[in-house]
Amino acid sequence: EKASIGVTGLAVMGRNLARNLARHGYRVAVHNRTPQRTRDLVDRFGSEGEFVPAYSAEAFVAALSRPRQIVVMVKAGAATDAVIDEFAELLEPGDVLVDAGNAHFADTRRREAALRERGLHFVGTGVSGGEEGALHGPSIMPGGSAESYRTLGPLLEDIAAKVDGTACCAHIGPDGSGHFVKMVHNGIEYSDMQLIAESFDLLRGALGYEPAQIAEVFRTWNTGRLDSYLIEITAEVLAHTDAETGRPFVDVVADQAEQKGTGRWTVQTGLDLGIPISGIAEATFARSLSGHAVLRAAARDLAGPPRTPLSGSSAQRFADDVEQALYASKVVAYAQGFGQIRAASEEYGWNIDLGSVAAIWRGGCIIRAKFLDDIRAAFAADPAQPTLLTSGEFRKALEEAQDAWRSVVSTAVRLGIPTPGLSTALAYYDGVRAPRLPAALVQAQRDYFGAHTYRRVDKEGTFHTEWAEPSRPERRVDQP
Ligand code: NBP
Repeated sequence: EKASIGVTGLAVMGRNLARNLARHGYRVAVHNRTPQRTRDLVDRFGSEGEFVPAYSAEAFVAALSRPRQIVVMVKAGAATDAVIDEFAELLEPGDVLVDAGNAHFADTRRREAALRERGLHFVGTGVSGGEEGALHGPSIMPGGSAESYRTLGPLLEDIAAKVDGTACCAHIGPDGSGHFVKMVHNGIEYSDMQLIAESFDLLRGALGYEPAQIAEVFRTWNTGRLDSYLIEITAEVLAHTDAETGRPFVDVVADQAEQKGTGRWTVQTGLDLGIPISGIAEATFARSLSGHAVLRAAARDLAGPPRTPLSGSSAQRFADDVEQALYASKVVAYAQGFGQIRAASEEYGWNIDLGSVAAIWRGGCIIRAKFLDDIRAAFAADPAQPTLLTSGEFRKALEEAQDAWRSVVSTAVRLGIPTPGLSTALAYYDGVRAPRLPAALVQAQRDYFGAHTYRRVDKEGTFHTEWAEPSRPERRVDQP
């Protein structure tokens, strides 16, 4: 009997996906460049389901029923290209090659186009949830052709996380759309993590709370509208004591955040599309700032304000104010991320359903949260709305939060506690709602030094002022 699907690349992610498939009753062919990993999987987990170990690419392909469906779970980049090249030679028209690694969507577009020429379906698929998610139910974001989803979809939906009985997996759209959405998911994850970290820093810096106390605050928040996986694990981390030193664990971890690149990709793509994803950008830059040891050592003795903790009624209110600032900033970060997905969908003709993206992020993935159901509902009610910020419940929450949000950001500024995420989110909120922006002055400056022209508020046309002439005459330049 042939296997209904195959997984190649059996490091932690691939192995767990293969086990998840087998546990759901699928006969799974398994293959890895280094055969030991394949042997190891079958030895340790063979009893969980039906595995068909294959020790060569040819044997692997021969073990699969048609159309063949192969999930590639190897290191992104050159390794993925090598594996694709190898299998493209062995597969036949109609077969489906799934890249479930963290590929850049532009690579996925290139690979999809090349394989389509050969009659193969290439499905770039985002998978989130880490190794636990891969085993117990990840959030899955498959791109590629609608035709490939007809055979592959039911299987992926089976192994995905479920929320209210609905699978956290849906066809995103053609070619690189799945990997694009996964990339933005990770960008939002950066932003969410940064905002939570800043909230921790504020509670500590402004109130003098210990990490264990802050863990309690977060646990309370986690019972309300901030209910999310990231708040939950943050509370766990903050409550943890280092066994060796007896100190709060968070205090013995080096304060240099690393990154594997998806945040950077999101920011680069945001710049290319011209979409202001400032929350994700600040979160990415905050990680890179933390890593600049030489810079930080040199700047360490720069003057700052005294850090006198808050007292009295403002101290009593502060934790609640931070909750509001965090929530409002989170709404901004998600609004920006969804704006970026919409822009890409228009640019590449992907026709992405934003409500469906929010729905499949409700479970399985790192940013899973109660909040995402509200986003799903907002897009379901009005798919064309220009921004989440103005949609019913979010508008109300932001308007209610804005006083607390401003107060938290001013406290941070006054005490010298860096809050790039919370501050940029508030600046975005004030920027988009401003009736007039100083962009008018920027346009005038551009016209002055570069004759870049401008439009006027009171009449049609494009104009240029002759700044070098004493009388500064204005000319309309868009007509012969
Ligand atoms: P790694 O990213 O560490 O990749 C290891 C796998 O790639 C091994 O199976 C290895 O085979 C294979 N491989 C390499 Br490296 N070069 C190869 C080549 N030239 N030809 C064939 N195979 C090659 O594994 P991972 O952490 O399981 O992640 C897999 C993918 O999933 C990555 O793209 C990752 O970004 C993505 N992802 C990871 C997570 C996570 O939480 N870890 C979450 C979401 C997505 P070998 O055994 O022969 O060396």
